[in-house]
Amino acid sequence: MTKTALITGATSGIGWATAVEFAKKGIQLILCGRRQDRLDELKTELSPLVPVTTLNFDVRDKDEVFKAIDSLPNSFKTIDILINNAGNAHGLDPIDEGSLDDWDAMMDINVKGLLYISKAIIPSMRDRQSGHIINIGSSAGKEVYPKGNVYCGSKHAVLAITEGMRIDLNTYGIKVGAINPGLVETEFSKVRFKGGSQADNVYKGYKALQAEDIAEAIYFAVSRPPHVNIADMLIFPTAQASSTILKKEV
Ligand code: NDP
Ligand code: 8X3
Repeated sequence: MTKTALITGATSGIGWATAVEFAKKGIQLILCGRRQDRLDELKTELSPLVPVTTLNFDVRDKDEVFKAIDSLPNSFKTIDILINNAGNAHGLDPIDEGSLDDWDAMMDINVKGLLYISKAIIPSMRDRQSGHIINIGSSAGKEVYPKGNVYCGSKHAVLAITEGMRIDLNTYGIKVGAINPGLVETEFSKVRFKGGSQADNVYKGYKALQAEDIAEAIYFAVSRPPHVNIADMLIFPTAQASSTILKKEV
C-alpha cells in the first residue's frame, strides 16, 4: 500500500533531497516549509511521480502547526512517516557573546517546533498502532564544539526527545529513530552566518556530505522490514572525524 510521509523543512537541503528520494520510491508526500515558491516548485517537480500536497507554516507557531495538520485533505490524513527535519543553526558565538534572538530561534525551531509537529501527528499514529518518526539530529547532538553551545544544546535535546519518544511509543509499535549528520553542504551555513562570507569557507578544501547522501540514509531507515528499527545513525563525510577534526586540502 502507498505510504504517506510528512517532511518538515522540505524547501531546501536535506528535506528537499529526502522528498525527491521518497518520490522516486513511490511515497506520497506532504511537503512543509515557509517559502511557498519553493514548495510549489518541488510539488511541480514531484507530482508526476506521486501525489503531493504542501503546507506552509512556521514550526514555531503552535496554532499554525495544528491548523495546518488539521487542514490536510482526507487522502493525506494518514501519515505513516514523519521526518522532523526543519531546523538550523543561528550564529556561532562564544556563550558570553551569543544573541538572545539566535538562542530563541534555535530552541523554538529545532526543539519546540519538532515537539509541536510531533504532538499534532503522534495521536493518530498511536490510534492506528503504527507509524515511523525520524528526527534529524546532528553530530552536534553527540558532542559539543567551541561556540556551538546553544545549537549543540538544541541537538542534544533532539536526541533526548528521540529516545523519550521511542520509549513512550514502544507500546504502540511506532518506530522512532534519529539520523545525525556531520557537515552537509546545504543552505545551513548561509543561515548560520546570516548570508555572510564566512559561509563560503565552510565546505571548501574537502568533500562535504551532500543532502542526497542523508536522503538515502533516511530512505534506508524507512524501508527496513517491520521488525527492524534504525534507532540512531551518525554520518560524517570521510574528511571529518569529529566536530573539530576535519582534513582539509590546503
Ligand atoms: P537548510 O537551511 O538547507 O534547510 C532548513 C530547512 O528548515 C528549510 O527547508 C527551512 O524552510 C526549514 N525551516 C527553518 N526554519 C523554519 C521554521 N521556523 N518553520 C518551518 N520551517 C523552517 O539546512 P539543512 O537541510 O542542512 O538542515 C536540515 C536539518 O538538518 C536541520 O535540522 C539541521 O539542524 C540538520 N543538520 C544539518 C547539517 C548540515 O551540516 N547542513 C548537519 C547536521 C544536521 P523555510 O525557510 O522555507 O521555512
Ligand atoms: C550541523 C553540523 O558541525 O555545523 O549540525 O554542527 S555542525
